[in-house]
Amino acid sequence: MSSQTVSLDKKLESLREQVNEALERVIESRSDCPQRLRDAMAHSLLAGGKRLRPLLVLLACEVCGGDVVAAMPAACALEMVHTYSLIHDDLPAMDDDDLRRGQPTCHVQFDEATAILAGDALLTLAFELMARDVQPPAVAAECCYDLAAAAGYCGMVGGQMADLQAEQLSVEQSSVEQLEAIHRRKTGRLLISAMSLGARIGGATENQQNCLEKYGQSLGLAFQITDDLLDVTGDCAKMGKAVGKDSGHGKLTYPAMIGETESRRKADELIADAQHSLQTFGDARQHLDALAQWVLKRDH
Ligand code: GRG
Repeated sequence: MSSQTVSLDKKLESLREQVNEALERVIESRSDCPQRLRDAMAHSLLAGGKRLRPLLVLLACEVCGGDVVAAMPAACALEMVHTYSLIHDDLPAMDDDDLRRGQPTCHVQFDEATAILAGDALLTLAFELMARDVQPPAVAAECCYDLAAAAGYCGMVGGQMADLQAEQLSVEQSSVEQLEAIHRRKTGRLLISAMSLGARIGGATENQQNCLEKYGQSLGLAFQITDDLLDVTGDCAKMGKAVGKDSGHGKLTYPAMIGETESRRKADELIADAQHSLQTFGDARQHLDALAQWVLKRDH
């Protein structure tokens, strides 16, 4: 194992712990929340997960010279929005999954109505937290706007709608451009938002902000391609969720559209693009650089 890998692992582990502790504190502090709702929120939010999005917020802030502590409320907010999307995506009306993050999904552990409300509560709590705790207030307002746009109808929710509609189409009736357009919204916009939240809080210049968003865009698409590949080749125990579902349901995926080899080549190319976008940061870019490599090689 290279010294760069060891240093990245340590860095990410330490940041991941800080994120987990911060998320626990947020949930614990909501003593006025109905107990069952709080349990359901905690069940999904504190179940683990790679914490990729909050790590990106923190590293983007740091690479601009900012302090990770200042970026923690935004990092937690983004993880809450992501977790809400997973809870709702797992519902019977959507993907109907029983396993998530190695545990029963929220509606299986509790019930459907509670899972819907836990998702709603996490989504709204995210904005409450960011509006109150990101400083100064003008940056908090920019961050709220940024995340709302990324998560909403023209971002993640719109991408999910397009994905549901595309389920009616066969692979022959669709194009790679169409698939890419879905994923740019469904998965990509939230990863770009991770970079721009961190950049805003870290006081990025316009050029730095653009470079980080470009990194997020390439990384987001590469992440989706590796997600599609792991659905074909991944291990359910490592992934903590069902595998083989997308291919089994004839869903539009990169391996189905362009094959596994070409999918891997495209992911390689996108990660190289992402790393190229970081050049302006000099040596400070090493953690984001290594995180991009991790996305390519990940097994969960
Ligand atoms: C229901 C509004 C709504 C949106 C759902 C993001 C999404 C849209 C659905 C998730 C389904 C999915 C498998 C998307 C592909 C990529 C993805 C977001 C995977 C899950 O994210 P990870 O791998 O999960 O970062 P962890 O658990 O590690 O946080």
